[in-house]
Amino acid sequence: MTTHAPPYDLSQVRADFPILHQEHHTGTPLIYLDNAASSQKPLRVIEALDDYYRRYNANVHRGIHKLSEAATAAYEESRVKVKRFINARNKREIIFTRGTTESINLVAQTWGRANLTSGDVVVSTVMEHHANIVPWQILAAEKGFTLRFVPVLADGTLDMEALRRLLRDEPVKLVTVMHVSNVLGTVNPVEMIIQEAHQAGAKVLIDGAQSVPHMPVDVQAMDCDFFAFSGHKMVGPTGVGVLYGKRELLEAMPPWMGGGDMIASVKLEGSTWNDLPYKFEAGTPAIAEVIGLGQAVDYLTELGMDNIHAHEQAMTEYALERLAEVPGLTIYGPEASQKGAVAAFTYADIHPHDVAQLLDAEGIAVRAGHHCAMPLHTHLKLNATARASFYLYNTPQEVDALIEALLKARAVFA
Ligand code: C6P
Repeated sequence: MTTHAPPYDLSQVRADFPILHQEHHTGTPLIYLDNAASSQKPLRVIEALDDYYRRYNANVHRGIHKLSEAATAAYEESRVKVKRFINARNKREIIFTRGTTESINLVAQTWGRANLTSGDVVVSTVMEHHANIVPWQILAAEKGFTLRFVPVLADGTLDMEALRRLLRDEPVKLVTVMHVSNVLGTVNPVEMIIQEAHQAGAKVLIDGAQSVPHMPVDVQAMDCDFFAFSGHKMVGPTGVGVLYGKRELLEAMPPWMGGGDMIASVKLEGSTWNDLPYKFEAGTPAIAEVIGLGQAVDYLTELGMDNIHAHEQAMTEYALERLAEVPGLTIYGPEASQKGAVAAFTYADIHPHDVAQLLDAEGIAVRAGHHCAMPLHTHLKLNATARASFYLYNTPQEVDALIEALLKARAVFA
């Protein structure tokens, strides 16, 4: 890290995020290392929401008055921005949801409900977030298909041989896997997984909640069938997320929620559905948040996803190096070269919640708990970990402050 020059002006970038300049109760600026839970927002995203409510607040796709036309234009412009950002073929393949969780549930309740039956197998992994386990458990209980989970190896990577055996020996219809682990940081080899799953005749859903904010993603190059992510982890607002799906799959899928905007015609005897993507966007959407997400995409694009990724990789390398100097600290997950900007750890016999509280007292925000990945923690034989996660605005000095605070915490418990 000492030799690494950030690929953009870090102090300029930090100036864009008002929240980073408030003083914590220590009297020092907040050190925010809980980015895997939710990222902070640059001023232009905050202002986009404010601007919508001040100047052109109206419903979309409904009115023919000026405000509604302006709101619809801004809402649909965000769809085009997201389409370009992940390189989808067509803007109709971009469905706005409330977040990754809703995107995955949408696939389960539409594609899954229509295509999965008893005798079928859905493959997920032990490292998944609950959002990519529970929707499949709920559906499996109803439909009678079997869920299998690819184990995690000692180095924090997926057991690819176990996945290959499942694809070879069992009637796998869907592989649903996270791109980057929110605990281990493992960057899974999704291109390889997708290729091998397709060869076995299975569809693939990628949970991109922890990848899209941090690295360039090209859904066409990846060739995934579905890809889910959340706005709030990528400097955008809460309450908005995206489901990308290949057009032919989305066309064939029945709708999930019924209501306004998703219909072509409604008669008391029955209804017909609107075209994509509206078939899956029932009711008034999160208009301001979608518009804010468009600004978030612009912000990330202008900084450059390659630059963001390079900065985070250098940060991760430095953080792992420094954390390794702390006596009694154990880091989980692979080495920096195979890892996103996440460091989950345990610290001697100090409970992770106490670690987080002691760090908070020093003005450092980290998360502690199971991070919605209880099966992974069971596999690690842990109830909880503390987790520091980095983003485009974090600095090596903040890592140094983390190390110092950890050493101080140890003294409290000595
Ligand atoms: N992980 C974390 O602290 P939502 O809540 O729908 O925006 O995202 C859910 C989700 C799905 N998949 C992965 C890999 C995730 O990391 C998350 C959210 C947060 O790790 C909150 S639990």
